[in-house]
Amino acid sequence: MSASSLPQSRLEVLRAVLGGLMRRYQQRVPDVAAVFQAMTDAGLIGSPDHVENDHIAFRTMGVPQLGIASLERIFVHLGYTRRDPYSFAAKKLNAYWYSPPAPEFPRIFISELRVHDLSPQAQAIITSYTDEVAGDPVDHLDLSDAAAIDAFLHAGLWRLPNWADYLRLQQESEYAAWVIYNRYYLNHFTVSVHNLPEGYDTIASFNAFLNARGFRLNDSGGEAKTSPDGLLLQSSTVAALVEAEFAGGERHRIAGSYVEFAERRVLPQYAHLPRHALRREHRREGFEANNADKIFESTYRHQTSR
Ligand code: OOG
Ligand code: NI
Repeated sequence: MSASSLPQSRLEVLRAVLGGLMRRYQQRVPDVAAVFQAMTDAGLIGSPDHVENDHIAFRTMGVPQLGIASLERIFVHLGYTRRDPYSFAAKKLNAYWYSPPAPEFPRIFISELRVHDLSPQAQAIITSYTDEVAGDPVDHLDLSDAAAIDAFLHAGLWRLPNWADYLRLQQESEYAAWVIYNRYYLNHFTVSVHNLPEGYDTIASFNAFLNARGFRLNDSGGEAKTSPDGLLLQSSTVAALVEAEFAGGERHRIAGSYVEFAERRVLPQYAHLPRHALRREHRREGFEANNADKIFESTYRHQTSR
């Protein structure tokens, strides 16, 4: 469906849902405001609304009533189109990316844990939580109501996990532990760097800018992750630890969310275009499995405890 054939109200709902996600995320992830402040201080942006958001990402539990198939329905209803699949064998994850109904909106990346590939014990822990969700919860959601979608994305889904279950899941899958606690909280948003002023418009130069200001970057596979065609370059901060309340009122510091940065280079067939004529469609689209594989590790202990 093209943007013009979508009733305007869906795009308004989408705008409100994305706004709610970003607001919660910004409150929870100190790096977001810190990145905006650093960019403003350096004169790279006039205000945080000038930041171009390349994409946002969610993580899900791949059980029949949840997972990608459930969560994607919200965004497909709001005008997104499912695009390429990705598979991460070692991490036991599947993912898709979704293109937005209009270029002003971010792409979306949704992944899911292949729960059935985990040990019987880990599966039993996960389903003891996810079984509290009786059917696909999106069936009962009014997708024309932004406030209802916002409440759903930030609601419990299942009971507060206990610390022992979190630790047991973490031994087997860092991703599983992250989702059992964080659920549909935004996993990251992504600052697009290629339209920033010269000297800051590549991942290499932007990483140098971040390092000079004390941001800690995920160094799994190197700080800059580069697609084989050389046209999609990505980096990310290491997720800060957040104080989290577990069952019984126990409190522990666990990985929250992180911030990503992306440079999409101009496709060879548009290399002749002057900078001011460049639009999103002239640049590398989609995602890259090998980049993503390393970016997932932004919430993994070997990065967060470095
Ligand atoms: C998603 C990691 C992959 C990308 O842009 O390739 C990714 C995650 O950590 O859940 O964001
Ligand atoms: Ni990403």
